[in-house]
Amino acid sequence: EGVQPQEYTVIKMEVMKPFPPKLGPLEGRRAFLAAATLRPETMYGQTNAWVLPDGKYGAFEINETDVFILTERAALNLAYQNFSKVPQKPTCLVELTGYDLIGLPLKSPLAFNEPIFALPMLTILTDKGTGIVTSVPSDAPDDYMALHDLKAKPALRGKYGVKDEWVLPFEIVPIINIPELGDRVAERVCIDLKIKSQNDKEKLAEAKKLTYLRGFTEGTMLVGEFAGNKVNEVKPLIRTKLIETGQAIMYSE
Ligand code: A2H
Repeated sequence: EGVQPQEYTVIKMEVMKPFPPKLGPLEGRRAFLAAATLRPETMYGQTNAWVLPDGKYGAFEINETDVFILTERAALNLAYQNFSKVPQKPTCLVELTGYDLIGLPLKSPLAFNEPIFALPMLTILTDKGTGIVTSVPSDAPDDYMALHDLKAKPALRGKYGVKDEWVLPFEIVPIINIPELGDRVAERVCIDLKIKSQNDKEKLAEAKKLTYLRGFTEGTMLVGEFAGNKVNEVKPLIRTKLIETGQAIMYSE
């Protein structure tokens, strides 16, 4: 982790009802997978959520009605940022693992796809963000490769109990255009750099460098209420709107 605090937007991906038995203790509440992102303007292109299968998560009371599913570490940080029913003290209604979350149908802010599903990603860090990541395979090389792995490898789906219909129907949604790189920049750089899988860490770091800055400085929105505008201009507007409409919160660590 850097010395500077990182400021994330936490996206509230609502778990659709009825809840599975494991989420029984959450009956009567609104439950959300809480995904930390640096790119709120890309939420139109969501195809799924990512969880770490062996990761430890909990369902924490944020207020009278809302429950966030995330790591205990993030729940503690949030409790000190005024997001906890009991001030400065996270209260966990049920302990969960990533396996419990795989396959949950979700309704996520701005996403064209609904529902989208929680799927396994093996490279999620539990000491960063919330341990939940929202997947935008058009613009995030990690997301593109992890989705590609699941689509290409039936055995990988089998290993984690992932049903075909949670993965195969979901195509890349073009949402941002970057000059010379096009509107599926993550796929483009993963192919150019010959990245083989989500575990190809060095090349994925390179791919992220190539796309991240250029998406921000040169990208143009193709969809949504700010279509035609530059990413760096609309990013704060989209973020503010998500927060003001109760679909996201600010979170720093
Ligand atoms: B970003 P930084 Cl479209 N483990 O969101 C692994 N990755 C995590 C994570 C965790 N615990 N928590 C968040 N992330 C991802 C969107 C996105 C992101 C796009 C393009 C690039 C991008 C959709 N996924 O990130 O280390 C989240 O993915 C490239 C850096 O704190 C989050 O933003 O800088 C980003 O990594 C935060 O990474």
